[in-house]
Amino acid sequence: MSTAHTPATTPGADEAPLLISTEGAVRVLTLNRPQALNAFTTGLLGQIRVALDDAASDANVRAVLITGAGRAFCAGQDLSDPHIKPEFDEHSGEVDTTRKPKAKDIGNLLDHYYIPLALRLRSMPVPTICAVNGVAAGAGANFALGCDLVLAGQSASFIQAFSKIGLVPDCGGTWLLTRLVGRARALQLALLGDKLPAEQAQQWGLIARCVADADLMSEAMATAQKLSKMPTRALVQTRQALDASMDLEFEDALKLEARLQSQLGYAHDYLEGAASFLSKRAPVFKDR
Ligand code: LHQ
Repeated sequence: MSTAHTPATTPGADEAPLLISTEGAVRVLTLNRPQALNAFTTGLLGQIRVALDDAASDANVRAVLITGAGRAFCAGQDLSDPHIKPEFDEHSGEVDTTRKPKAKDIGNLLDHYYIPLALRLRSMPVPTICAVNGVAAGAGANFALGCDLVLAGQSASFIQAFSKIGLVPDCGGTWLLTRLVGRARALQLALLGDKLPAEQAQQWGLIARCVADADLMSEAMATAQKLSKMPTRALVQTRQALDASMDLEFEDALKLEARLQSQLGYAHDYLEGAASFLSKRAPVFKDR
């Protein structure tokens, strides 16, 4: 059953830049500024964060699926947003070098919008799935890569567009890229800013799966539904343990696993999982 939700905050100039719906225990967030390839405005960034908070605090939600409306997933930061738009001559397109253009602190925008969003996504108490339906550029690519499972349509692509406009990868890109594809490929993507087609992104291990465009939403929803019926707390602690392991010695990773199993071993879902297996019935998981 699908139920529509009103956006968590009042839309600004854009009409409903974020669509929110629910299918079973899966909360679906759809970036909805197709005329600008779903580029992030501060309004949209704020709405995504509130919607993620809302999903996190709703005990009925057991997975979050994120996608984009139209032909793109997200073109990254909306470069025309007044918060960051540089001053230049609108006729010639030139930066006026005869006077010092007023600088805008892009780091400020990151502090207030991107960092809280990336942290919110990474600490969701339920699994997150991204269905990349077209180009994912700049912060749009790294927002997608911050999800637990990334599926992309065959015509989708990933672009670390930052270097082309004189910036470094943000929204977690420096951390994510090196871990996902290693230093050599991370540098190739980040320095050149070239388009990486979805199929190659899967071959490189940047994303989990590339599927036919026509199958993207059904595959992503099936994956989200499957995860929503699994032991949520164990899934989320698996994400945390895998992330933590990158900075741990082998023995410390073993000890972390033991600590997590200690806690999970007393929880409902382990008892249910083991009991249902032994009594040959389907499990019903509840913990979050
Ligand atoms: C856009 C955008 C866009 C506005 C397409 N903004 N309108 C940066 C700065 C500050 C703070 C924080 O963090 C960041 C992080 C970042 O995300 S930096 C990277 C920002 N993104 C980019 O540099 C990507 C810019 N876009 C592109 O390179 C292309 O649009 C791609 C390769 C994504 C798609 O190319 P096409 O398929 O050829 O589409 P298009 O370029 O024709 O775009 C379609 C429309 O969308 C167009 O508007 P129009 O009115 O002419 O139809 C674009 O202006 C608009 N659009 N990206 N980021």
